[in-house]
Amino acid sequence: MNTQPKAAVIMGSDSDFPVVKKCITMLKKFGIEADVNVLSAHRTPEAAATYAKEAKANGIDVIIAAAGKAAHLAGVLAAHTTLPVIGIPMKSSTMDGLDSLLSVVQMPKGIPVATVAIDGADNAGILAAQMLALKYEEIAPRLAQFKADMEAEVLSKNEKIKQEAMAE
Ligand code: RP5
Repeated sequence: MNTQPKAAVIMGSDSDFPVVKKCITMLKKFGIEADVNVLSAHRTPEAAATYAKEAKANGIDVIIAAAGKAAHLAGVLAAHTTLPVIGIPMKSSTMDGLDSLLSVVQMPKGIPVATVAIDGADNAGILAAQMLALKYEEIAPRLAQFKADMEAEVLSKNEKIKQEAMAE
């Protein structure tokens, strides 16, 4: 059994990387190693299937897959593994990502993909951390701190906006 938390971060194209790197940053924040690859359901179908089939044996705990347009990557990976798969629909087409969203989220019964928002790379990293916190207890306090920091930031913005509104 692996003792280090490890997530696979797969993107359908290197053109997805500017968005996907936010997910990698988030995983690192929670102490989760990221195995990052460009693999495509359409352009490298065999390599993608092999990666998913071997992921568990290679110490991967969760797979995050980002793809755009006819975005089958997350679903194809999910078809070849029992690991949880999180899909990030990419806003990479002329349809503003709605095509990607539907391709990722509308999985048939039996092969679920936990889908985050269009370009929701940060949330994919946070959701993966929440899953892995069930297995690696050191992640839970990091998540709690993250949420506390976020709350403090919003409350501080609330005070600032109140002051600005009073000064109008
Ligand atoms: C998808 O097609 C990729 O995930 C990417 O979002 C989109 C465009 O890919 P490129 O043509 O930029 O390589 O497979």
